[in-house]
Amino acid sequence: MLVIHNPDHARHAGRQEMFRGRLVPCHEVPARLDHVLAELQRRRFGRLEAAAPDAGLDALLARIHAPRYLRFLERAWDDWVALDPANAALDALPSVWPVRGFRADVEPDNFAARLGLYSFDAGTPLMAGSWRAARSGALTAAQAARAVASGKESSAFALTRPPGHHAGADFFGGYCFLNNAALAAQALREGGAARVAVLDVDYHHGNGTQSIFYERADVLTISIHGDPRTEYPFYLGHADERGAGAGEGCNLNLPLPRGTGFERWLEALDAAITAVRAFRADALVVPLGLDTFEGDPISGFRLKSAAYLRVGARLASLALPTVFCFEGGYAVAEVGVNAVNVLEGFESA
Ligand code: 6XA
Ligand code: ZN
Repeated sequence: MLVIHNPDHARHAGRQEMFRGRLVPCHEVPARLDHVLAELQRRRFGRLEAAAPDAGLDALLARIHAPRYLRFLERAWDDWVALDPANAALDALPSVWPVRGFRADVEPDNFAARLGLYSFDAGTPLMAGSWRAARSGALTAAQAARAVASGKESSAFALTRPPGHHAGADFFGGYCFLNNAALAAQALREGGAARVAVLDVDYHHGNGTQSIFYERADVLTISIHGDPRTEYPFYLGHADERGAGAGEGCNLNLPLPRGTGFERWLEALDAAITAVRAFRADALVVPLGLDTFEGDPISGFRLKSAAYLRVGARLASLALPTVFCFEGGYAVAEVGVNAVNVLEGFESA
């Protein structure tokens, strides 16, 4: 399997996130990706390539994200430091948001207000290297998708961070800035796949991906996740969200209670696979979060490491050109084994 890696990922290394009234150390750390790389090398799995500059990236970004959001992200760090030079020593975190009844159409001049306009939580610190890292992560996903769309590769793994599935067309949150999986799906579409399915197996609902494709009939979005009544991101991810307009019927949410074990989770995966078949997808994107692991510090499912081999094998039963994009997973010491287990299970099936 081709593995494309984001060489700039470590430029994004947030220090603290807001959790229940206090700042705590970030869970989404560069070491996560390093553990996956180390495990790939230890098992001699995959052909590793670093993402290379690509003139087509900006056009692809503009198909998924709003121009004013991309402009905001690109300038965010300089604007943050311009607010107060002392900010250079701090990560930028929002603290005010335009909820119902406020205006989102007027972009405030005040940077702190803009930070809130384009985000939905205070858990996603933005720092000097975040834009470079996120952009190069998007490139990683796009290149993995293009290699698969061209027919050169039957599958690829985009080893990217920061993660992407919570990022919407014009907002960041949940450690995500650019939606890598959505960009991969769009790149597959533009590379000739008429119908693309995105099957998100991260513990958290892929709200960004859902919202980006909600009214489109050419991309089926499916997410298996902790029930949003109790689990982050809370405000989206219910079973009755089925898509809208032309995209009616093209979104499937499979929320499961906290504490769910592998057998029940696998039933949801089988339901998702049945839906991908019914959609007659030409290609598959898998936002691959490993925070369904029993030892994950911020999540609540109970999958064991060996289960991930079976997850990979089930996904392979679809026999579709497939792009995996690395998402969550915060049991740092085990995230490499769990990720490579999925890929190995997929390839050996
Ligand atoms: C709240 C938890 C964010 C979860 C991020 C994640 N700060 N998403 O893993 O998939
Ligand atoms: Zn997650």
